[in-house]
Amino acid sequence: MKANLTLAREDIVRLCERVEGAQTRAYAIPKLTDEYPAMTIADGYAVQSELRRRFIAQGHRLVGWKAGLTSKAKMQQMGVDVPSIGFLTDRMARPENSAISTCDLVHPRVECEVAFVLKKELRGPGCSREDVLAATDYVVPAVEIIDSRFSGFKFDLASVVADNGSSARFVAGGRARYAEELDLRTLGVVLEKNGEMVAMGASGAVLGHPTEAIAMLVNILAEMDEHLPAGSFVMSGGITEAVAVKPGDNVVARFQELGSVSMRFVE
Ligand code: OOG
Ligand code: MG
Repeated sequence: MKANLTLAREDIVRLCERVEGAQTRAYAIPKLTDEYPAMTIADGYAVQSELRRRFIAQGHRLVGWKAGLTSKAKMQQMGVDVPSIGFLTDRMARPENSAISTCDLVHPRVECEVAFVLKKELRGPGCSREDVLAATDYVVPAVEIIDSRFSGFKFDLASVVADNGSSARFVAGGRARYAEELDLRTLGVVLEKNGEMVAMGASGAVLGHPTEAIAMLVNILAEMDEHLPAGSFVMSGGITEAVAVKPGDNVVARFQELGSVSMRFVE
């Protein structure tokens, strides 16, 4: 991955400060490739790593990772055709059934995901779907609240990777289940906003099987000399397209076999 870096160290730091400001003070910025058109995906990950380093230095705790752009619905919605990864910290987690404030977000959207909790570490390269299943303690349903910091929620892969894959908040809940008791290709999910169904899909929409997304994530991490320790919480990517939310909205994601995850949005 390092071989494809085009940005100098000072540009990586500059872009990281720009993204960090937009994330922490919730304002939109132009996508980074407007200023650095030659920016590569490796440059995006270099900015993301610097962001992770800074958050951890500020006392945020890394709790896991997320795969993104892993379903056709998401790729088509965002106009990007390669999956990405991002990191998750304790500051992004929100309890089930809670009121989630939107005043510290730019233009939030919700999406339904299957999340994995590991009992063993996972290391790439060469991580496979079978390796993921063997290392998984249990799966839980989750809703990710994504929030691109880029104007109009429009970006390319290098920019969105630098913005930590639009990560903002996440809610895990429902019922924890052992992966081997489920068919993770065919779990239905229905997303409701204010009592109306706004999106639906099946878990196999994520790369045919959500474990593939976790394997992909582990293999990308290996390129950065990183791995998933035991205990990691890992989201496999939105099954359906993401749906915009605003203050007053009530959201329920209903997962077959895994129960439901609810939250409401406030100012
Ligand atoms: C990028 C983040 C994608 C997912 O689950 O596909 C993502 C975005 O759509 O802003 O989290
Ligand atoms: Mg997501």
